[in-house]
Amino acid sequence: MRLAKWSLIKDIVKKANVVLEVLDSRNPIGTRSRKLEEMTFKYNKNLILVLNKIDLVPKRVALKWKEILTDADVRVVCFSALSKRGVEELKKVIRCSTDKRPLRVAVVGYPKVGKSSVINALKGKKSAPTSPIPGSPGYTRGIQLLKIEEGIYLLDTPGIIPIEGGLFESVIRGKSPEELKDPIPAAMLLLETAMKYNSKCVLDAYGISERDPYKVLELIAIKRGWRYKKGGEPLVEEAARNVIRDYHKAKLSFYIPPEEALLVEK
Ligand SMILES: Nc1nc2c(ncn2[C@@H]2O[C@H](COP(=O)(O)OP(=O)(O)O)[C@@H](O)[C@H]2O)c(=O)[nH]1
Ligand SMILES: [Mg+2]
Repeated sequence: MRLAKWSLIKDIVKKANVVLEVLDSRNPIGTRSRKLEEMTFKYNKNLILVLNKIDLVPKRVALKWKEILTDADVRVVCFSALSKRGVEELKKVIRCSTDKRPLRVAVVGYPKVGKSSVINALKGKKSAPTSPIPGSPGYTRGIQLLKIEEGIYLLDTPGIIPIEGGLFESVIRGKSPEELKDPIPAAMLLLETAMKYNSKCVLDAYGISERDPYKVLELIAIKRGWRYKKGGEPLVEEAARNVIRDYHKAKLSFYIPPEEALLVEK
């Protein structure tokens, strides 16, 4: 995984006029970065929150989040890079966010929220990467620009926000599952959280009705035949890495309800 650094984020924000902060609709508050937002306002850039992955939550939940997150300085667009929902609306909101032209748009967010997917959805099939000539509209040194329509360019490099704060998201997104030395505590926390919000999710994903997170991992390893060569004990680490991947792939299905976030915020 590429190293996330605040200095890079600052660079990207400064080069853009509009910043798209991509959030995972399953946990928008947990994937939101106040520090990024403060930086965006400090440099006088427009902020748009992209509630990505709305295909993974009920419509009511997506709309509630939109209502909660919208305020005077912040526009919110419900989006799914997977089912291509919200593409036209997002383009419209970008277009109307400022009169500045050329308009440069940066895509920023935590790992795995769908930044690359949002970039692909916005650029569509037709537009190829462009390297504008220095001095031409939209030219930015050192960064590839993609023209998404007349006068509007997308910075081709997503800004990966360094993980800080929230324990849950930092264990799930801070490192790729392969890089985690001990993935078991992270996977146990994930399973606990998942079962709290969707009591059926482990049964649906793995056909396992056990509720103790460690035992769930053991049973997954046994089911898949993952065992230590020596001694034959279940290879719980492998199960743990898979559970984390399954959250990113949404095989393990749950979301944080907006009502709960409101209680925490207020
Ligand atoms: N269900 C669903 N999955 C998505 C969506 N957008 C991205 N993903 C998945 O989320 C994972 C991370 O996406 P990616 O674009 O690589 O995220 P990035 O790390 O922020 O660039 C991938 O497995 C994507 O297929 C979406 O709108 N819906
Ligand atoms: Mg990416």
